[in-house]
Amino acid sequence: MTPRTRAATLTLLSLAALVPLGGLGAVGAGASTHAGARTTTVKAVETDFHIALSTTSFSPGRYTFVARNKGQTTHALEITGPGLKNATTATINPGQSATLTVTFKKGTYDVFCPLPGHKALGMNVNLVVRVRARAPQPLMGATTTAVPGG
Ligand SMILES: [Cu+2]
Repeated sequence: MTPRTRAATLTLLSLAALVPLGGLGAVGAGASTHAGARTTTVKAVETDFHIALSTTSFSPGRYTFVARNKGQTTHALEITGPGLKNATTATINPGQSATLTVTFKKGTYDVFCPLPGHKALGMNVNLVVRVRARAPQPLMGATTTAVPGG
């Protein structure tokens, strides 16, 4: 990587950092031309024995889960689903946090605590990743008048 391309990459990263994360659900509403280049942060608050996610609406893309243990015992966060393998944090002590970055595809994922028994006690969230409807984009060079019958 030449210094020049490196600088360009850094500039892009800086721009990405300036995009406000604000209102979950509003993410992706605007100029999200490169869905894969954007990482959405999701808070996962773990208690004894529950996992609360800061968002429940997911579309394909990259997500960083910030797992925070607000319980009295140790926990961890693991995610299974299409394309994921060994996506898990280390054990998280009470009061500590850990992050886990994953790439979601369309499909169903399971977010849970892998410590023995915790999943069965309720530390389990199923989430569905859906492809969001986009505004229709005209084909290159297509003209509406060429379509018979409208
Ligand atoms: Cu746990």
